Amino acid sequence: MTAKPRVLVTYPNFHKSFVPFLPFYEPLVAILLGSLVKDFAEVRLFDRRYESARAWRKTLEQFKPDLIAARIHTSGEIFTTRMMLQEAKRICPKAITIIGGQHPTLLPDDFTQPCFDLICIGPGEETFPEVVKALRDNTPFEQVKGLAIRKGNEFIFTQERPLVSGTFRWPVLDRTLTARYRKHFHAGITITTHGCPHRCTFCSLWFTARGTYRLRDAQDVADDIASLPQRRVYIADDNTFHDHIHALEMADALTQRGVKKQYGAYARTDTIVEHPEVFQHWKKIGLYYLVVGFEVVSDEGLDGLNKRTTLENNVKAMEILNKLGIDCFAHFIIFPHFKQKEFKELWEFIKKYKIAQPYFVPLTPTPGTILFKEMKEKKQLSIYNYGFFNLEYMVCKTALPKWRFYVEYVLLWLKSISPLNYLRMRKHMSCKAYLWRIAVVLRAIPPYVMNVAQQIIEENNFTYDGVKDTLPPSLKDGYQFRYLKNETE
Ligand code: B12
Ligand code: SF4
Repeated sequence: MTAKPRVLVTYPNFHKSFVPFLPFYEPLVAILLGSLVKDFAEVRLFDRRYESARAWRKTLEQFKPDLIAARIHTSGEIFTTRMMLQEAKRICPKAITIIGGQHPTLLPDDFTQPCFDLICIGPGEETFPEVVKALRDNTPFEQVKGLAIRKGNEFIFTQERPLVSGTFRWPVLDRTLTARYRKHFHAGITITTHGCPHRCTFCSLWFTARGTYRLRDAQDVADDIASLPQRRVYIADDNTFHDHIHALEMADALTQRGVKKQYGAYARTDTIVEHPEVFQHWKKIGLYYLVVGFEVVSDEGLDGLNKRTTLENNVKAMEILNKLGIDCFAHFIIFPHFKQKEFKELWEFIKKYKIAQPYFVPLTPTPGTILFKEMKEKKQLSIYNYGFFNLEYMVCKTALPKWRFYVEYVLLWLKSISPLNYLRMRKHMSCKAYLWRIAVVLRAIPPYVMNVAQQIIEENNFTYDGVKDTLPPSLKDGYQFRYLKNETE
């Protein structure tokens, strides 16, 4: 092998059924992977979201990578990644490919095609550099922990990569890797923690993090944010403020460096109620919106989801955020059992508590999780196409006919952008935020309705026997799910 292996890190394009409710962000994991190995490899980053298939071929021909690393963000990307890597194998047959992310970690068997050589199971911070070094030094990949290695049509698994709670650091992220895409990025992105100490039944995140909760060193976070070229920063971890001491340390570290930026992040309602001072402090340094999981509108519902918070907390958190002037993107789960009554109850709740910016997420059993296994075994999945498993579609059988369900669902979004609703909520939502919301919703609805129509046609024509030979293994009957330590506890 050459002294410096050539490593091509890619962020694949989205599955066609993905409808962007969100602006595009820089490919964080791809930047991390490139930064981890840039001292001993020649790294190039290719973001297929902004490039054509032709540009992909050209890059392969010119760069001639020894290793191609692809990040799979959602389950839909298993198809787009496969197309990219098949092409890569055709043009660079000697190149080794490696993939990682939630779906490959939980369901590696879905990647038995010859274009996938290695899978990083779980975190990549140690595994990825070890793979690149093994390639450079010509030592066996079998010695690297946390890998699945394809042998024929099967994978063999190396020793499990341990994952424990505690503090972690990242290398300095080399954002020159994405310099040519910068104009597309609406905001910078980083993470300050990983995993979550809670165990909500619908959530895949604690599951993938194998029950751990890790805090990124506060100085490390501040250095990273300070180095971001963008003024707006999206803090993308799942439970940033749970450890309120860590949250305050990060705020102090940012203040000491004189960093002046605007932040969006996630928080739980109980954290907001128990530690309003943390949010007051963060508001001062630029926190302007929070994504908050309200989920349901009753205590029984919250208990049923093991959410470990109360409706009272949800309401109080809303009041605190309204008082602090922090926009609250309150997320509600839309369940398959919803009929008109439940849709109406949800809307009444939103009106009563002046929730200006609600978001509605169809319950999605994330492939590979316990919820997914249960729903699949109880034959409650309505569609066997992972392209729809991206939290935008209802992929389970519904109490209402599917089209009726979607009418109610889209109506919720439309009600939330009606001028009447704005008048009701105007104390808690700026005109700018309202106009932005209208633009996002109206832009998303036409492609969404088209995709929903396609979903309904696909569901109506579905017979298991008709498609079983084309399904990824994890969607086939009788698939044996593999669980790692702590994943189910
Ligand atoms: C940040 C984030 C985003 C950002 C993406 C920014 C970006 N471009 O990177 C935004 C807001 C844009 C986003 C959008 C969406 N997201 Co998102 N997102 C996340 C989030 C919160 C964190 C992901 C992250 O970057 N973590 C930090 C990295 C360092 O950790 P990591 O992902 O665990 O990766 C580690 C390992 O897996 C491994 N690894 C990962 N990839 C690779 C590749 C290789 C080669 C190797 C060696 C290792 C490796 O190494 C990493 C470091 O240890 C996760 C939830 C979560 N906690 O995982 C959801 C999550 C990944 N998103 C999800 C979804 C559904 C979406 C959307 C479809 C939502 C929507 N309806 O619009 C869109 C689609 C985006 C898309 N297709 O790109 C789901 C995916 C579920 C699934 N299995 O399909 C998740 C799990 C959230 C959830 N609630 O379930 N998202
Ligand atoms: S608190 Fe949030 S991140 Fe943690 S398990 Fe519940 S839904 Fe998932």
